[in-house]
Amino acid sequence: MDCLFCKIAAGDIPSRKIYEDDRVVAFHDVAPQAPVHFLVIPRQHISRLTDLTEDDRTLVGHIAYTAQRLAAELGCDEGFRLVMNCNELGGQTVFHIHMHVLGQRQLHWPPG
Ligand code: DGP
Repeated sequence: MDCLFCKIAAGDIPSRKIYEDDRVVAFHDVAPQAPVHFLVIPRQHISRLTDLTEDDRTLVGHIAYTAQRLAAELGCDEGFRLVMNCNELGGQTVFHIHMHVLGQRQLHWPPG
């Protein structure tokens, strides 16, 4: 499958990896929007949030759990933001689901 994030997960394309286990991989975003900005992705290819099935619920929980644990490890104790963009209107550009973790600056609401 010609998927950028599948290739990053497999190590075929280099990335600055932070963490990996049998289900997820976390790596720094190539275009950081905050002093801390990394992505947590499943190893399994899922193109968009709207493709999730009931069987994926535990996986999504593991992505969120991993995201907050790594945020704490990277010094985001005072706060951080988790974002998952879905489809073109939601701002998704890479069609392999991923959770953004942004921290170490004041974040504003609403987002752009
Ligand atoms: P989204 O717009 O939500 O689909 O976010 C995709 C993110 O992926 C975006 O913040 C930039 C990041 N990104 C795109 N290509 C690469 C890459 O080759 N390496 C890394 N580390 N991040 C990438």
